[in-house]
Amino acid sequence: MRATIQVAGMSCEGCAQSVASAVAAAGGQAQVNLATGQVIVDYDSQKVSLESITTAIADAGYDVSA
Ligand SMILES: [Cu+2]
Repeated sequence: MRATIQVAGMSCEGCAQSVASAVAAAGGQAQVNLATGQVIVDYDSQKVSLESITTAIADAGYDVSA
């Protein structure tokens, strides 16, 4: 599954890395576009829910909107 989510609060490459590792820890893979705040997430919907990925991003300190 691939989903595009909008993440607010990323201001530098370090933030992008934090979001990417939060997604990785939740079992997905993220491509972060720092300029637009768009994060493309690839994940196996049999194993991980999108909700758990967005929760992981929120727990890392960023605001997720659908
Ligand atoms: Cu930053």
